[in-house]
Amino acid sequence: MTMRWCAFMAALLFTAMAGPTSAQDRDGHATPTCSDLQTNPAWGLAGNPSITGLTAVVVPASGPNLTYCRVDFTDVTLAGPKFGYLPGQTSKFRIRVGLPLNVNDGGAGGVQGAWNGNIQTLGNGGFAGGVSGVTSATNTGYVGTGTDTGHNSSITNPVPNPNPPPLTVEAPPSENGAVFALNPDGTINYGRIMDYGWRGQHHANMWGRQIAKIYYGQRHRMNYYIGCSDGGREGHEMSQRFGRDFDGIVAMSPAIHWDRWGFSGGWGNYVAHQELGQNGLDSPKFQDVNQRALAACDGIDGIVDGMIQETRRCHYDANDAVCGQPGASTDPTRCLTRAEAAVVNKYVFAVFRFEAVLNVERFQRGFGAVFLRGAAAQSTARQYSVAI
Ligand SMILES: [Ca+2]
Repeated sequence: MTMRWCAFMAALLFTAMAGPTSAQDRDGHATPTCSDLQTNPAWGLAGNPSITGLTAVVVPASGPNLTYCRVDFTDVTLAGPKFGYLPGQTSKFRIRVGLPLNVNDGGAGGVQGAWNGNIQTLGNGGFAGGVSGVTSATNTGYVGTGTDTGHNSSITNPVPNPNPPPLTVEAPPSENGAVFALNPDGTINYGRIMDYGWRGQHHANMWGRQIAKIYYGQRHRMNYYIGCSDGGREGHEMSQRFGRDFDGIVAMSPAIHWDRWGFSGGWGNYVAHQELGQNGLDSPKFQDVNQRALAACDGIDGIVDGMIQETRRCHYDANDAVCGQPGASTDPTRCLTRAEAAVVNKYVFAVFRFEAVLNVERFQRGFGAVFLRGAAAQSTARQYSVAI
């Protein structure tokens, strides 16, 4: 890690040593304007072989957002099989660094310009693939960093699947979802996975600290990370791998135990695909059976509050919702077939059995997510049909 950090610093600072040319800050350090970062190689970004697609522009204030300097580029620092990629591949972290205006650009009220002296690296959600916004940081005086973690969910990039699902359920091949993790021959690209896992956010934070030092002419005071869901997971990664880099980490609702959680997340769709030829239940049917489970078990915990807290004692059977059963819905769009009821029961109970073998995460009765039939479910099912 030290060697990588040194290489990163050397690549960035080599060109910066040529000597700045712009205004000075109040401590006498020469500092650039925002646009200088894009145009003048002396500041270490323009012409740097470690990055492509560099832009640095002052974004005017708009709505609730204050004006700030936005630096965007793609980090291609890592290359080849040494970093888990295919030969010829590089990292492609799209990175955004948002900087409250420095004194050269008219910023005021902070330790240098409008900057409060601190950094916030901002986490992603889901499978990432888009650059996190930074205005939540810049609006409060922080330098903010965002990244797509090394894959672009808007890219259409056909990935042949050696065991493809039927065309009727095939999601458009792209880098959306988890497909970024596959090579064209269906094997795993560990480099892209590590980028998503932790390298993307690590690089974003390194660039944020370094660009702040260049733009303001002084080192940051505090370095923070904040994220939720996948961003919470990334926060744990930052804590475990780079804890000494940070002064504070907010890791909310972390989507951790990804291998177990992810498996169970796709399990319902996988079962439905295998047994019904579709990727879940239609929404009215799932809502009906879910409400029946809730009605049967809500009160077991002693509080009728719309939640099943005592899931261990809930033994609801979805056959209760089969069309024609006493009390079942008479609406054919809401009541279940026997096969659909079996899938619902497998969705809950089979995961429990698998839990003992694969240690997958437990879904609790009454849990209603990721089982609806639709585009998102199809995408999920495809990913796990690949994984399984
Ligand atoms: Ca309850």
